[in-house]
Amino acid sequence: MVSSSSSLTIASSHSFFSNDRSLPSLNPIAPSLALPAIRSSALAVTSRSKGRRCLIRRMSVSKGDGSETAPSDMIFGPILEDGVFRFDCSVEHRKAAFPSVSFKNSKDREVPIPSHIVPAFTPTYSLLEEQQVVTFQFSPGTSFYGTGEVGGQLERTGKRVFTWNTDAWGYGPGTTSLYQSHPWVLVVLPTGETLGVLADTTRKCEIDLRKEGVIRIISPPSYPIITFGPFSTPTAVLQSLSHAVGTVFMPPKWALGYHQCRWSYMSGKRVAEIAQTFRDKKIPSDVIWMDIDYMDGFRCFTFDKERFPDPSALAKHLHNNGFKAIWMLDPGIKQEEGFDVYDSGSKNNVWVKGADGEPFIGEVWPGPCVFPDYTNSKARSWWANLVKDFISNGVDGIWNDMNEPAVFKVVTKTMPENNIHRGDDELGGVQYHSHYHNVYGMLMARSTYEGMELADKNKRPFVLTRAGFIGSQRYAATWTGDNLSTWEHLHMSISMVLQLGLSGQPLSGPDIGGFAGNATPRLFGRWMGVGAMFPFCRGHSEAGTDDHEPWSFGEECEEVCRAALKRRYQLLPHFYTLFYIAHTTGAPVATPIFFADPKDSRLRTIENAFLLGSLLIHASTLSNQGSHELQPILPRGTWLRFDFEDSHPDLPTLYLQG
Ligand code: MIG
Repeated sequence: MVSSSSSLTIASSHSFFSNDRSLPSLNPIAPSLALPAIRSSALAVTSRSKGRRCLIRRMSVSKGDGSETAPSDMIFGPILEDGVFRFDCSVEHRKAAFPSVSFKNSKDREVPIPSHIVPAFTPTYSLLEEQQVVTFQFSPGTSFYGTGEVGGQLERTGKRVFTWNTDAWGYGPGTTSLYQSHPWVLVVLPTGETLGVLADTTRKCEIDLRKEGVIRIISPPSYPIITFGPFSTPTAVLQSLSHAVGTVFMPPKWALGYHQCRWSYMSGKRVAEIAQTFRDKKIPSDVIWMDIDYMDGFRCFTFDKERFPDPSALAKHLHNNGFKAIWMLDPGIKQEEGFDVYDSGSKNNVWVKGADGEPFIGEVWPGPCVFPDYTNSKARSWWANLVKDFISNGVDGIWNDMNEPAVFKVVTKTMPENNIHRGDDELGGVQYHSHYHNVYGMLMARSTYEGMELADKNKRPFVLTRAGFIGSQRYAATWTGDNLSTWEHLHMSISMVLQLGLSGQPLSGPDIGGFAGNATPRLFGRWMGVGAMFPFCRGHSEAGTDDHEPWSFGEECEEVCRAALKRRYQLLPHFYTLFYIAHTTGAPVATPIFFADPKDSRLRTIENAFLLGSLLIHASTLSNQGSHELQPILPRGTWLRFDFEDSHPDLPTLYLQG
């Protein structure tokens, strides 16, 4: 039988730096497993944890789809803490599962703990066309959330997603794969008790919620299912999840201010002008962003000599005006001899390889590119050191884009699934791209974060990543990619931010105003009104669109934006406190309003309101009505409306819990 440990052996027998071009004989496809004939509810496996004997119990469960071949013995055992269980299809499947990349300490998934609690919900398991199918059944009145970065409705019943990080320009409510992957469902039972279900696989995974009360998870074997709870509140489940996958990094306070971005501010001069306009117009802002055009011919770690002749002087100028500056770094490195980053990466043998064992070449912005293999610790530290040097230009934060990884001119929009990664043993060893695709972006963000730490261990790093995986909140914030300047996208942006929060990532926001297309003054003002209340607050717009700064839409809209951002800055201590709580406990920052009363079924599908702790934000996403014209549905209890003497039809209405 082939187990994950055999691929680990392969990985370690091939020195990362060797220039050996021969292919490792990897077997990345999980082995087909002969199932044991044992069918007993007796204790099947014992193992040792900290000197105590712990039990993994075998249980009998009913057959998934009733098919003849469906194996029906699942094993389960408590891990991590009381109320958390790991389920595997069999002892052999447990052994064959690849290491966890989502867990902060992957050993936590492997080590049983002593606990007398038994699971309240157990899945059934079957094999369907060589896929491992896991099914949970809940009673009617159960509500589903989570599934990470997804468009469409907040309550997920009726939806289906496929975890496969995808460059999804102009996505819509029905798009089934966006930039990030969170194989995770938050299940709110009719009683308000809440359970979390994690399918701990990096591979492409279908999460099918089309049938009421049913979760069907389909992915190649072997992967464990981890359940968290049921606990009495959804917050308790997210806290428990964070004990497994980590909490959000503590953002520097300035990162909670307003960020101004566009593709692209084309020169240092233009950047300084934008910064000055914020100050002249007294619109609060802390950060200006440099999109790809600051680079010399899209070469990462370089600056265009004419348009950005002195990045350190620009940084100093911005710092003197109270601004921070964030610069983009993509994974695609221009394949060009003489370009020092390319040369050093080739010398250090860090590139992802094609099936032929040669560095894979794919086209992105700079033309033909190679891609660092962030699954390997030596490649990550090579990258982190480049980041460290880059920071010395006065760089305050880094924006990782295109790290799905996106590749131009191919129908799949990414690299071939049979490319080869020389992953660390603890991540899963040498594997095809299909195994690591969904974690490539997270590992790039991790390496970038580590580079910022190397540069100055006393400064909190700030990284924004487009691609991610459950757990990437440990290293980076996220934004919801290339949305559209439409009312539908304004509406969807609320649920997307909330959904990411319910999937472990509390620090997210959309491109305020919409990325593609031109906003109208009304749409822009409304979006700034609600966007100013999102955990991550950044305006951005695509190349070729009209200006999208807060003052670009006439005087009234400018006034709305100023008022919206002043609200944010008045509430900044509150945001900062919520992030401290998120960082230390794993509680989300922005939540759906049912968090105030998980039993109240009226609240479970509300998409135009959310909570920031005890603050309730009620917005209108309808073009013809302001929030003051809508009758809000409020949780039971005392909720008092207030404002900062700034009410305007385009600003959301605010309530404080008694
Ligand atoms: O192919 O860097 O989502 O925010 O402005 C487009 C240019 C590449 C995609 C990002 C967007 C960014 C743009 N990038």
